[in-house]
Amino acid sequence: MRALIAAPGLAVVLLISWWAAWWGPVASAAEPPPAAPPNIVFIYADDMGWGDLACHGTSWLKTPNLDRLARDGIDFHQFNVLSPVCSPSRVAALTGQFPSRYCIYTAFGSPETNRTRGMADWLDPQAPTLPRFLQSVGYRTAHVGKWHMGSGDLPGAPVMAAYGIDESMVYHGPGPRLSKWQVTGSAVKFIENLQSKQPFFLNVWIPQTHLVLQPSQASMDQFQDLDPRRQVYAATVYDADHTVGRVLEALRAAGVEDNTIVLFSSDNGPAGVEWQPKARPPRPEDGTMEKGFGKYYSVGSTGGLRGRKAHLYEGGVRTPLLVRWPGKAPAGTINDTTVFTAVDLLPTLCAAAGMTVPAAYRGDGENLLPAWLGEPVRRTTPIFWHVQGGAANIPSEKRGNYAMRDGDWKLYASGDGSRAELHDLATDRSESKDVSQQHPDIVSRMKAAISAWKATLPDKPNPACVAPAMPPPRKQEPAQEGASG
Ligand SMILES: [Ca+2]
Repeated sequence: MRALIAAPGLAVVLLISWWAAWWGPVASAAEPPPAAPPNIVFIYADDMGWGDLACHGTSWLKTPNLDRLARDGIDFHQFNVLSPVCSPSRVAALTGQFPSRYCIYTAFGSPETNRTRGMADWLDPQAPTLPRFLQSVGYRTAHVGKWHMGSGDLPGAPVMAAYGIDESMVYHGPGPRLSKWQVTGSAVKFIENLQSKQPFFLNVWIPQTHLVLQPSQASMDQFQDLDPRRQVYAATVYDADHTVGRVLEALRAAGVEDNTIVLFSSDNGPAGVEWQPKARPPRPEDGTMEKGFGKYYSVGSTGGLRGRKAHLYEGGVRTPLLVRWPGKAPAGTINDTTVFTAVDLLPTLCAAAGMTVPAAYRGDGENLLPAWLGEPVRRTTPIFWHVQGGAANIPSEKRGNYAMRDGDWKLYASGDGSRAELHDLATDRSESKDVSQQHPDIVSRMKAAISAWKATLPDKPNPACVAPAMPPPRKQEPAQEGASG
């Protein structure tokens, strides 16, 4: 300022320069400068329940960073994923399509197991994907953390680039690997190393709340007053929350916080002991920090919803969705009316990025961007779920094979059509009362809609997504980490 006062002539020049730069040539004065496309960070937890956020009312859990994210953005209370287990849920989020369109019905297992379930061995690389769409309009795309959209390094399995991902560090997936302990650090490093103005899309798919639970000692110390099961789970959730805080802090430190959409969700509801026949109280040798804590400690909260992981009831498929978008998404908002689903993420994020999805794309979701901008929105199309195979110890009549949500009605139907169960989620959030007998017309209409939807699905996987038969292994391989989805 002193220099300008000492040199008024220079000040005039600078003022004119500033004026010209601000307003530009007269001919373009009516055209505002195009806004920079927002960066997108999608933090996706593994088996974290709707009620595992302290801000959702679970008093024995602490999630200060997620609570802050909710305060800084919109907390959608009616978000659904499209499967109660890992692989198909993630496929829906990535493609914006129901996972049964790719014959992905439950968590990927070995090729032999996939055959018994009528499944592919990996997500078809010809499938449309959110990162590929964003890549086409100039985004740099990256995936850090769990993938699990295939059965591993099988002959013919695609590489990450085939799905439109420029850079990756994953477990349960192809390409450069990391351990689950390295996920957060790898994501933070990606953000710290940002050097250009190129917009980026970053998946940070975090592991903590999937078995085996391995909380830090520091977090265990935070919850000494809880009973051992809750202590382990609360410490695990607290660790997951801490990683969210590290990612948010990295965005702030990198100076990109204000133009970055941050999403947080979970791929399915919390695991539970009731469907785990081997769950038992721990023996003295269990539960060390190194070995981790097993099924007995799966006491995550659905927040009062019925069912848990692997169930099509809301406790299995309703998970948190927090959306922070500074200056766009109204901070501190709870949206408990918009039914948002994982297949809506692709069209909504594409719209947020200012792009139009390709005309040939046939998604199952809706562009619900207005809901992120704080406007009341109701989806216009029903939601369908389909599971088969996996979690074999859950009777299908308990889990359901098909489900459909239309407005506030949710119908569960067995594959052969012999059983139907109807709930009104507007008046019965916990799905405590089957009202199918009172509403046979609605049951009939929704069963017909499920049948019509089933007719649009392939009956066998694309042969290009099935690994060639291999000789049987000489000995049993140990199960992959987190392979249950
Ligand atoms: Ca999962």
